[in-house]
Amino acid sequence: TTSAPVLDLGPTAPSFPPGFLWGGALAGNQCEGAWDVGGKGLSVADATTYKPRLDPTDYQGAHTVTTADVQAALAHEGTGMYPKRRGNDFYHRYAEDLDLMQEMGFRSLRVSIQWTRLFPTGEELEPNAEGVAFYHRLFAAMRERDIEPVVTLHHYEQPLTFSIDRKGWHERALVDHFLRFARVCFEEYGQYVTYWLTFNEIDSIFRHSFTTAGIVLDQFAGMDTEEAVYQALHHQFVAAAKTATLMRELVPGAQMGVMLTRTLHYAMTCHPDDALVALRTNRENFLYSDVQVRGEYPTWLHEEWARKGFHVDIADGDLEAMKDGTVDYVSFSYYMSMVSTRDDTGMQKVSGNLTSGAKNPYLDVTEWNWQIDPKGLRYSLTELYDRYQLPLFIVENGVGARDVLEDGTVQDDYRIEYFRQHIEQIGLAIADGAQVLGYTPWGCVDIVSMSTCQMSKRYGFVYVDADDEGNGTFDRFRKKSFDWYRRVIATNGGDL
Ligand code: BGP
Repeated sequence: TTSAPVLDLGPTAPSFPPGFLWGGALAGNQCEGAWDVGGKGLSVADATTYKPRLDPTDYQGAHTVTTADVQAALAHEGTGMYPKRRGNDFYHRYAEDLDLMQEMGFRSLRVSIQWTRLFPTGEELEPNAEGVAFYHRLFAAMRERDIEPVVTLHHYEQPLTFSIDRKGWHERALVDHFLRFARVCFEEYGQYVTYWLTFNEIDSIFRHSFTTAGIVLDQFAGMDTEEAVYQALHHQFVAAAKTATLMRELVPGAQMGVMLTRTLHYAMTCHPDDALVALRTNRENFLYSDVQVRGEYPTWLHEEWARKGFHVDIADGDLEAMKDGTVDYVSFSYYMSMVSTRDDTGMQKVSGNLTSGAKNPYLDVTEWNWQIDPKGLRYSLTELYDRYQLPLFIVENGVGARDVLEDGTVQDDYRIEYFRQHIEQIGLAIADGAQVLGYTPWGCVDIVSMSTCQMSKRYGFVYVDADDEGNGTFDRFRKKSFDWYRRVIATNGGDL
């Protein structure tokens, strides 16, 4: 008798196309520092302090802040903010960092343009010339080193003032303020930049409503917070779509992407109810890329709004604008996989804590309890490509760790192993048909952690001598993974 055919999981050898955009990723608010230099205004990121999560189902996640916190930030007081504001001093050291990236052979670098460098309060009609000049220097320096910019327009960096006299993105006016900012970016930097992204991890609006949308909880007393956040999200969807349309008018040939946190969830068990819960959890995550790829809300969301009695103001022309401003590629961050949990009422909402699901007994975790799952990256690439049939771009991946500098370097074999396994799975997904534009590991030079506001949660191939209080020389040191990644790029993924 012939044995049953073994499930063929596809290719067994990873492959990468010529011109694959190997690189790294940064965000202005987490690396530049110089938070009050060059005319820059305070952004919500400058007012973000880490608050231990009290309730894992709390919609607002680690970055719940009150109006009092915001007032303290405006007064430049408060503790725990300074590491965030200091970054790794990229504002002054970007040329040195680009030299290190060129040494590794980077073909791309993802950065963000801080809205408050160009428009300190967001309401100015003309941009701040010093801010405009900084990003000209940065993008020109990248082009001189043949490093392709991948630019995020909003990486938690909207003006803090919108959280004082306005209700953040709950206010419709922010759509036009954002479009004025985007227009200046396209007009000034379209000469350097082909790959654009609008909102970083737009799905995190429920997890980090303050940093993602400037929502301050106590401004919505008496309102349903979830309904208010959906209204803010609608405004961001409209802004993202109109920005894509504007880009096509101003920068022919440029590409606009959506940026999603891929929060891959496995079912708790093979029980059909658990399978349905995982389906729902993953479908909620795909909402954000579905809307920007397809240009419309899925029926299930309208049904959910109706069931919950939510009213979201959709202005005349919004749905047409969303349909017109769809994206050219799908970018996403991937750090871990999770397990959907089901309480007796159905599904526990995975809100703030990316690890608020159940533990996966088959996976190791990082020091910050993020579940390490390289095959989950292959799973996500295959699933996303099957879903959208658009080019994909992995714009964040990596492992935060308490690296120790010894004899001028860091023996980060754990990071090499993490990347080796994830890069192999990327190559297998590509060999299996997924079209992937590039791979930009997060925090390629050590920067401040978004969720913990710490420097000590390090991701880089390059160590930065700065501690959680922002003390140190800020000098750079190549870690062991620096030369390993240089060889990976030099062999286009051949030598892992
Ligand atoms: C993503 C953010 C990045 C970065 C990354 C690592 O959610 O897009 O800004 O912060 O997470 O997370 P953390 O910095 O919290 O370790």
